Amino acid sequence: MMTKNQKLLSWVKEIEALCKPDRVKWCDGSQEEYDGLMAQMVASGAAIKLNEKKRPNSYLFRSHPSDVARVEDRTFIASKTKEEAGANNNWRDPIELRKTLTELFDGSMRGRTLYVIPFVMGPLGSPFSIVGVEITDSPYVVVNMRIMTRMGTAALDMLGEDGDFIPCLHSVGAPLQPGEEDVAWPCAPIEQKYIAHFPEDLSIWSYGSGYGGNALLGKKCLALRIASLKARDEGWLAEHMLILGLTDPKGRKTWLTAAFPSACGKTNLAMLVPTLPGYKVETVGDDIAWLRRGKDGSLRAVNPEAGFFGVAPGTSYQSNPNAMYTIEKNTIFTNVALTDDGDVWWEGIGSPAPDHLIDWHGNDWAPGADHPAAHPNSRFTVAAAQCPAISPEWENPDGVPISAILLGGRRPRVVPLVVEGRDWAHGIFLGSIMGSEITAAAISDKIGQVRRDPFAMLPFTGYRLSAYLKHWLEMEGRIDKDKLPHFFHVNWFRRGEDGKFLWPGFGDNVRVLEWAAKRVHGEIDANDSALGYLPAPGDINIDGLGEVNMEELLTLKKDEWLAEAESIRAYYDKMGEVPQKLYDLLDDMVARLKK
Ligand code: OXD
Ligand code: MN
Repeated sequence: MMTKNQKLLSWVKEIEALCKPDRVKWCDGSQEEYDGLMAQMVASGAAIKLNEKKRPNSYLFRSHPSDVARVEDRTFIASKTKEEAGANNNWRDPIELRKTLTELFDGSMRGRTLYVIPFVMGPLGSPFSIVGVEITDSPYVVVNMRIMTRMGTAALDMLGEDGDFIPCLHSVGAPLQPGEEDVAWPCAPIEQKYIAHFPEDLSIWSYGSGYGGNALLGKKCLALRIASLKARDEGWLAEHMLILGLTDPKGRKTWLTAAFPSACGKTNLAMLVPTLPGYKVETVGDDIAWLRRGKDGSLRAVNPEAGFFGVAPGTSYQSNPNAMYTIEKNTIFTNVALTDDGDVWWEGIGSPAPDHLIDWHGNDWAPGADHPAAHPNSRFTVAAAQCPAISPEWENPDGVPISAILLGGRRPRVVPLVVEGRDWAHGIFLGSIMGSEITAAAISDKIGQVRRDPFAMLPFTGYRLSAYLKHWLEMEGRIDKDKLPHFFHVNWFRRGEDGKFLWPGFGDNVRVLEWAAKRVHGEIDANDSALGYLPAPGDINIDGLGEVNMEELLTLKKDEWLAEAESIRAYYDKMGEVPQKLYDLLDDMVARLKK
């Protein structure tokens, strides 16, 4: 046995007795172990080895067509009471849910191997870090966890004999009868999928899905939902944010985080290649930030992950060159298309579709087909250390000191390119009103309506959102006054009357970061408005961009904002128990609009 930790040993015994696997394997996280599992999955048909010359040491997996994304409807927070979970979560009674799941897990690993994956979220040895142990019957999960976390022997070393860990139980929910042949991607039908979180004992039980955040339990389940509960109780923040460092031409560095909902370009911004001369961006993380007071009294951020689990479609040498360099080797691809020469392709990769591909279903595909070749949520899994823009500070055990927090969503109308919060509480107000407009991407009667997503944490907060907003307000008292970060609400997605984007986005977003950094360092004035501080005309550098309608991008329209205020009020009322301070700031905004 690899550990003397009694809690871990007895938990593994208990789960083995429940799940009844054929074998138990403790993962050490070594390259040999990874290579062995890959070889085994290639042999079984679960994985395809890509062309070694084109994409060294890289593999393609295809999921079952019913198992392609996080399942929010099947994600549960089983707190003691429904009130504690809040309307933002699906609640189940913890005793009943544990019973339902115990029945499902009983014998669920028959014919399979039970893998024990000790892992650390956060840099090894950091006081920020949390040890988890995932038990899974999916070798695909093992190889992904090796990239996304610090996994294996190092995690057991950090756990030690008496250390505590978050138990994360996972099964694909597809036991094999004696002699039954396995399929390439085993999983359970949707109504049997459960992504369950138990706040009382901080444990995670996930059943029936092998995909992404449903199955790689260190990510959304531990580092966001469970961590948000710990953070509330311990006085820190677990956030759906990227972390980056911006260096200006004078060599001054500004660290910032940014919260955007899923699929709004966090990975692109985290690895941005600036179009302004002399600027440099370095990446610390692209999805999750843990924030707490550091010894120096500032708000310090750590990326708990060790890899990127990024959306492939739309990623190209134009949109995100650093991501493309990162995934040139040692990468796991899931649900992208396969080229005839054994490489990968997806929509928006920057080259036209070849005449023939194998699509994500494993079928022949040709341009003009009635469906995309790569699934829209197809992914790459790759080590952060491979990113050319990775910051030398990315594993700093004390994190990096944050002086700006960006917030944003997809708002084709109404919301300006950038506006700065007046102070901490006003920044929380801006975070609470974040949202994205529902677009024609899905057939819905809600097109044009705004789905509010405070701090992009709607699907990731392990308790009620109003209490979460209160916790954010209270965090102000933990940070030194002169080190409080500034908040900026940004919107890269504004469209003009012709439907075209008003702002170029991507590498040109550095122009907005430049303005934010100047505000942080007190170098530039701004115009107070009903929503906060707006850039003065001409203060955002648009040299070389040609025609950009800054007037349209930076003007608040009174009627639109009065309507927006009504929608925010309705949202607050529906959420319930929203802190009075946020209602006061909403009233203040309306008063300023009416002035
Ligand atoms: C997400 C992700 O869905 O990061 O937000 O995968
Ligand atoms: Mn995310």
